[in-house]
Amino acid sequence: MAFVKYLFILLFINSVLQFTYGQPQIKHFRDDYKYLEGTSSFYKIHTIQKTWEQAKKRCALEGATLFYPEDQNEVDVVLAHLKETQPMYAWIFVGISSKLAKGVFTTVDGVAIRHIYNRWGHGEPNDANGEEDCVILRKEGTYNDEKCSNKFPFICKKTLQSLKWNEECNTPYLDYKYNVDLGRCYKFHLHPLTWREAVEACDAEQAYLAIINSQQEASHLVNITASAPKDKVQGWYLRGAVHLGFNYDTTEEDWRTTTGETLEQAGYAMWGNYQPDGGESERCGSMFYNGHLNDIGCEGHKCFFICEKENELLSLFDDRFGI
Ligand SMILES: [Ca+2]
Ligand SMILES: [Ca+2]
Ligand SMILES: [Ca+2]
Repeated sequence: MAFVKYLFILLFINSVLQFTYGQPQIKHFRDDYKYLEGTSSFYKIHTIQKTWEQAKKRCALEGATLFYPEDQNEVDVVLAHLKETQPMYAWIFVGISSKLAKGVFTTVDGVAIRHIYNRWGHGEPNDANGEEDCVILRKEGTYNDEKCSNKFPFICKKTLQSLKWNEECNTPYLDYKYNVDLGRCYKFHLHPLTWREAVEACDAEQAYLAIINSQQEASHLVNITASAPKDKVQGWYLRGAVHLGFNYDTTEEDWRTTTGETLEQAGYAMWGNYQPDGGESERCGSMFYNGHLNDIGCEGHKCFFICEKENELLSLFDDRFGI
């Protein structure tokens, strides 16, 4: 009987997944991106103003690109959307700069500006004080070169054509892998970052820096770490540990997960030998490759890291059926 119930649930989940997400033409990237029919692309207006480099990086972390208009149609469509949703914004950074060669404006993916929408404001680009290498788009549809270190709102863009869907993990990020025993998904990031940067990178993928909630989950993270092609990664970073989602809470004077639980409450508190040993210089959390916990510097140590996410759709069914 249990088997029949299990089979039924599987079939049901499968059919819903197929219905909801299985069709490649489904026009959904993330809840915070808006699909615009006029350009067959998804856009997210970022209201937290950033420098041009920060904006470019944020879009890349989200699996998108810093928006620039490809043609008159896209300028019209996107500016209409901007005016409708954020009417107070007069300027946005776009993915065009002359950072590589002064005066030669190219897009973030290397296209010369003459091949895309190319309408400068009166007297622009003027490279004021020799400091203006990044481009903003004004509300009326003209460009101006600006200082890259100034902060502006910006838009990230994802084309429908470039979108593939990771059905198991209900996410557009294809390298998340579902673990059926734990009922969740993980991604081992092979680009070493500091702990704080790792928190942002997971957040940008709508996930979180992994939190160990059981011995079983610890074993799984050890396995993921063991099988990741780490040896191919060159450069300066700390080998032997991966960042995890806990740090030292100076108010509570205790180690807490990023969701606010003690390690014991979370379900796993197996520290490595003599750890934590770093005092104030190591206030963030990591795991040795063998699964034991280690304190680590929050800014000073670049390491691999693991992001974790639930498949909300599947966990909804788990609740309903009590499995
Ligand atoms: Ca200018
Ligand atoms: Ca977990
Ligand atoms: Ca340590």
